[in-house]
Amino acid sequence: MTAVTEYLQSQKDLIEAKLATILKPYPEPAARVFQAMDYSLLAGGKRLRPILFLTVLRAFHKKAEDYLPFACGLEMIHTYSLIHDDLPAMDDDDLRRGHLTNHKVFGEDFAILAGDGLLTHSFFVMLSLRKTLPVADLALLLAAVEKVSLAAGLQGMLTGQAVDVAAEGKDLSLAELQYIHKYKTGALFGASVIAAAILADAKPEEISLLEEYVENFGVAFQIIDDILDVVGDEAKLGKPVGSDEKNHKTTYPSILGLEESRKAAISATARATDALSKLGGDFKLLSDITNHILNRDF
Ligand code: GRG
Repeated sequence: MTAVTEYLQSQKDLIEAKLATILKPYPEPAARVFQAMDYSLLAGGKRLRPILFLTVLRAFHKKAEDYLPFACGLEMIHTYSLIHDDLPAMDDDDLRRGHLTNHKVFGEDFAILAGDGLLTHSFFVMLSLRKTLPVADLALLLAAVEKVSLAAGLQGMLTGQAVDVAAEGKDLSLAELQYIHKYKTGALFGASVIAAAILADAKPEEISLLEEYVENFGVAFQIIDDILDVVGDEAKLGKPVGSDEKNHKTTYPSILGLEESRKAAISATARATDALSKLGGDFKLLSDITNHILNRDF
């Protein structure tokens, strides 16, 4: 293992240990919806959003472990979006994170409820930091939660998904595709990075460099996700490949071809790490994990 993969594994372990405690014990008579929530929440996944969040806090010399509930809240929102995206009314997928999708195990009714539960409870979990943070930091906590709320909802993932659903079956231009990705995928990555910077009371110029970083991170991540849907290994990805073509989805490879898509991912990655280099040596770890994540084949 390299230092980067060791770091990523240690953060995944840290996050998963906390995630495993959030919903337990399951209260009767509603235990089934708790089981459905935990089924997807504890099914693995790369945990990228909470890892980015914790890594930015460390770059600002904060004790990241103190903010673990906030990190878990981000993963709960991400997991809700995957459960709902897999539903028959949306992408109608059978496999996610190497397991049957939530509705295949618990039924559509409980999959909808599990998503609703994860989204709602994520805000309770993030706000639980009010009990442990210094009183002087509570305004930062509110600003960070406000950022996440917009990114998950009306200025982010929800609106991106709405535009994506409405575009089904249509050929999109590159600009339309970029709009969908910016909101559907990019916004929650953005909030994960910027919420950490807000909690660390970062300066406006640091926040704008991090915005530049994470916007390009999101673009590169999405291009790679599209490329892997064409050439990836199902066993490593934990989901079927070829689903974009099957669903007639416009993707980077369908517009640009594989080679140009690869080039676009490489230049977005370079723009992301350039922005980090302007923030100085404390962001070297974030830069290293960015290069690692964006060179993924999993
Ligand atoms: C239901 C409002 C609502 C939104 C759903 C994020 C999303 C919007 C749908 C997911 C569909 C999808 C495959 C998007 C492409 C990029 C993406 C978010 C991939 C999944 O994220 P990873 O790779 O997944 O971080 P893991 O499983 O590792 O957490």
